[in-house]
Amino acid sequence: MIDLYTVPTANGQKVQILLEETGLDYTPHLVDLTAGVHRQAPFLKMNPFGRVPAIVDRGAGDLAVGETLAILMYLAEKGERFLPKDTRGRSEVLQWLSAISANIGPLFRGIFMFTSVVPGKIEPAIGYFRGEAEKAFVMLDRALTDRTWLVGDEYTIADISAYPVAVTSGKNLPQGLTPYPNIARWAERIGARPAVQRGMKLFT
Ligand SMILES: N[C@@H](CCC(=O)N[C@@H](CS)C(=O)NCC(=O)O)C(=O)O
Repeated sequence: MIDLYTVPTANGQKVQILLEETGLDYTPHLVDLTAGVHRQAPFLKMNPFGRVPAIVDRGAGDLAVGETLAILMYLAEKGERFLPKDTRGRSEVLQWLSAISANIGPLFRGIFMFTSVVPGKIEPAIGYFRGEAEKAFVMLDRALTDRTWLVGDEYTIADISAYPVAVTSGKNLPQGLTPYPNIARWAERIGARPAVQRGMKLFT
């Protein structure tokens, strides 16, 4: 059994979807960010940077895994699904996971921080992060031209990682997905999957 510590944000939703897709046995726990649970010692044992989501695999000697990218890799390997076996496919999936976690995701954190956390509404900072996020969506939209999935001919953890960023984080862009028809079509296809629907609705 796997304990999942999550919040229903894009990062949490990625892991929630993958757990539903793989059918691995798991128990979800909602982390109370407002109470600072993620900054306390028990949580820091799972992720020393105090970031959600995290998992503990009870069947693997209480193995804790933090950081979304690492969790997606762990669960895809454990479930033996959604990660290509060939070198090229695997490398392409890893490239997408890195781009989404290290490049695109933090742009939306920037938007959130400067619209909702940092006092004073610093408009140039908000404009910068929105502009960079829009540029990233243009690139994602281009990558999805004439493609069903991000990598090869199969639905992988690259798609699972990008989907909540598109549909949840994307709501923070002034025009949502309207300027990105390829992302919108691809997101509709993913959103029709029952496991995705179950993963997305957890704790909402
Ligand atoms: N690098 C981390 C980032 C995760 C992250 O930013 N989590 C947010 C929720 S989506 C969080 O823990 N926020 C609380 C905080 O930063 O204090 C990952 O990829 O898992």
